[in-house]
Amino acid sequence: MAQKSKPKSRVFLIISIALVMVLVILGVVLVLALSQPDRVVSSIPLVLEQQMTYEVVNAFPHDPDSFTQGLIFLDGVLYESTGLYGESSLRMVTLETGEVQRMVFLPDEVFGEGLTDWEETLVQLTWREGIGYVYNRDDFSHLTQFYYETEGWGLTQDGENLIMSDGSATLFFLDPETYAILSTVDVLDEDAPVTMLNELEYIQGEIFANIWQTDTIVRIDPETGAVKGWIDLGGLLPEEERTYTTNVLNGIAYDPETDRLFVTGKRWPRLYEIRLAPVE
Ligand SMILES: [Ca+2]
Repeated sequence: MAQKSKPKSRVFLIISIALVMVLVILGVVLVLALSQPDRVVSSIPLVLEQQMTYEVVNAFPHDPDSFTQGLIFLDGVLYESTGLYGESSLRMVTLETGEVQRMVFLPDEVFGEGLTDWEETLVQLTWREGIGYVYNRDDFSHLTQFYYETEGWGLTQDGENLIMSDGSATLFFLDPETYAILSTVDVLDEDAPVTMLNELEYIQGEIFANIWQTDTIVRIDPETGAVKGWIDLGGLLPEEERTYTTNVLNGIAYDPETDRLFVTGKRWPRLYEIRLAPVE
């Protein structure tokens, strides 16, 4: 009789083990589900509404004398182009401290504007001088320069072309080797041209552009020029941080390696890491 009960107890044991395993798995799933709110949230949500706002993730020091016209983040550091006649510069800046690690000044008679990287070079525009400067990224030595007919405002790149704004509603796509204009696209919100496109940043297949003299960033489809949405950065720099020299929001940098989005302004004492958020 005792032998007959053996298979029964084995079945019971197997069922017990299976039940324990199911409970353990459920427990793990529950713990993971409960820990969701602490999970790192992307700076650029997968789904972007037409109107977005922001959350501040970090605030870093920024040189309040820096009249920011171009901003990128590359290999752990910021590169910044600053404007104004007699003050324009190209800088390599430590994110966390705002300290300038390397800087070259432009000639007094040119006004620095947009900035982007291309392979081992940095490319910097000028406002009304029609000169684009190309530097060695490692030591800021001047490699070459090129010329264009329009004003120079913002600059970015999509891995194939340099993309430039000139203060109008038009974006110019430049050959990164010859700097020739290959094509243009007009930025339209429905049918309305969006002018004053300033500092640019190519982010996940879209172009983000500061609109000059506003707290607004516009998201653009590079293929068609169609506006995909707006980001309201109103209130980002608190009133108590502003002085009579504080100028407008300008400067967008995205680090795809760490998924961090940075913004600042002309002569702002702060540079912010932000996360895009839906409007409440
Ligand atoms: Ca930029």
